[in-house]
Amino acid sequence: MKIVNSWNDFDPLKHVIVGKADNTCIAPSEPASKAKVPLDSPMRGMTGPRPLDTVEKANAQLDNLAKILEEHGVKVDRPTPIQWNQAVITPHFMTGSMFGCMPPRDVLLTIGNEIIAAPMSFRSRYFEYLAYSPILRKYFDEDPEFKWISAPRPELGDASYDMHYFDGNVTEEVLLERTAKLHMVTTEHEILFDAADVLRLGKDLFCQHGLTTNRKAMEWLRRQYPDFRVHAVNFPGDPYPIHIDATFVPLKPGLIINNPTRRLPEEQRKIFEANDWKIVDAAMPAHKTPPPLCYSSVWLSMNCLVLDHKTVLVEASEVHQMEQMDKLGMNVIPVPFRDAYPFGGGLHCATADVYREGNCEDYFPKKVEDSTLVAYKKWL
Ligand code: DAV
Repeated sequence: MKIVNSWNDFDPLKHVIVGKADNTCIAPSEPASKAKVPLDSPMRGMTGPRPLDTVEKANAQLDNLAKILEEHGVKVDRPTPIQWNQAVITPHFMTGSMFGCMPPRDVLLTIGNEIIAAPMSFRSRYFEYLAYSPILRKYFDEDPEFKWISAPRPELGDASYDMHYFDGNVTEEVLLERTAKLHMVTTEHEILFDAADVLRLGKDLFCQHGLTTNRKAMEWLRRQYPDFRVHAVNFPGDPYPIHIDATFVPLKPGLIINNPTRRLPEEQRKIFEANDWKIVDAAMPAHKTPPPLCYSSVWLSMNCLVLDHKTVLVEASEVHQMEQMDKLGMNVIPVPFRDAYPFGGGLHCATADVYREGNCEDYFPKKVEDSTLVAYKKWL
């Protein structure tokens, strides 16, 4: 029986994984995660299990998401949460606790009949893939074509980070300058990526070069998928460039919404323009601030889950984003989800594709001189 098949984020969704909030911890500060906790966030310095009432509220919204998906004919699987409040000790690092398994999108990258466990850069997330092993074992047993892959497990020792990146009173202005120059907290010592930095559009993979994904990861993807084109994209304007799915979000073939505070630079748009793709500014978020104890920005407003070329799940309080989707010709299903945001993201983050109908298409048949194509030797 065919279980795993997904080449993009918009073909008809039939089977998906939805995360769980159980046991989620605010992980101790570490070289990479200082990057993720904004400088003025009350979460700086806080660690340990999240309060139980917030876990229960998040789980209620995650369960409701699963129910809505099932009502729309989508099969839903759930991970098996681990006791995340345990220390991790490896030959290269130690850290006081793990994180959680609410955002499967960060760790699982589905490309066709393959699911890859990503080599994530947070020490607290080193063992997160284990929460998905029970379901992936089942897919392996039942789908003879499913390829279960783990990217090279990273060391995450001090050489993997610029250990001085957050020294002193580093301001957002300084971070903006650094990220614009592509100076990230992660180094090029080893292959590092979060699956949520990889936008899959058939034969083209667009990877955000940011705090959680480096260039060596793109080269790994290029060698792993020699028939694909791997592109390195970046979005100046974000002091914390983490994950492409609140920045550059496709709704259907030919249409992408782009965060207006993080626009894709002109020279990186050529391949989209030459192939008649429209890139439109996303609507403004409905909220001025994220919910309490949330890592992500208000732009989770655009972190939607597309069910097919005409149907999209949007967070229920994001009135402007829902209105824009409607104008763009999409049917919108509102889903309350703000209680889940602090656990690692929005509706797209909280899910990972297992099966979408459709094949590996070439959405960019017209060739252009493309500055985004990964060319290893240029930067080695
Ligand atoms: O805008 O904070 C959140 C992406 C989570 N996967 C942001 C990015």
